[in-house]
Amino acid sequence: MLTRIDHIGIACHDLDATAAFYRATYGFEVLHTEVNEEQGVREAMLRINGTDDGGASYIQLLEPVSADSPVGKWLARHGEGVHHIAFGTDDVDRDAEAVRGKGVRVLYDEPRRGSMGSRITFLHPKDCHGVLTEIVTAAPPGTAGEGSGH
Ligand code: V0V
Ligand code: CO
Repeated sequence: MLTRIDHIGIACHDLDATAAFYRATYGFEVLHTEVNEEQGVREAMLRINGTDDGGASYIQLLEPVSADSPVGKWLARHGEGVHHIAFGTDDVDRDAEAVRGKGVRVLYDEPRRGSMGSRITFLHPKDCHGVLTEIVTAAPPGTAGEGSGH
């Protein structure tokens, strides 16, 4: 079951400058940064609030590592802005299959590695009224994932 907004992904040209804006303007601090080569991004997670399913909601800042990555292509076409939304669940495998069964294209056969040791998959934006939609299961508490990778 999808139980929270896990994050909003925001495409930006300069991760450090954008993180500085979020800190100066709202007081949001970067909890975690990492490079995800497979996804073609350097990303930062800004924790906004805890949620009643035991998880949390974040802003995810995304800087492309190459022009031909998904975020690089998006930036060239649209400029900076909201790139995707991510719903959190305790079982991404089950929920991705359920969505697939409703005729929505799920981009990966198996979930892949996301931020902080999470497991992620994406739904095609053309099947979701123009919104690139991610489904994510956070790493279990106490594992290497959360908060590491600074
Ligand atoms: C592309 N399109 C989008 C979109 N990206 N629409 C809404 N939101 C987006 N973010 C539209 C685009 O405007 C085109 O529509 C059409 O899809 C094809 O676009 P394209 O530029 O030719 O791109 P494709 O087809 O090569 O790739 C699009 C997909 C790609 C969605 C398949 O971006 C992808 O695989 N995304 C999933 C991976 C990802 O985004 N990783 C970065 C975040 P028109 O103009 O033809 O109508 S990594 C992350 O979130 C992590 C690590 C995490 O959360 O932990
Ligand atoms: Co994301």
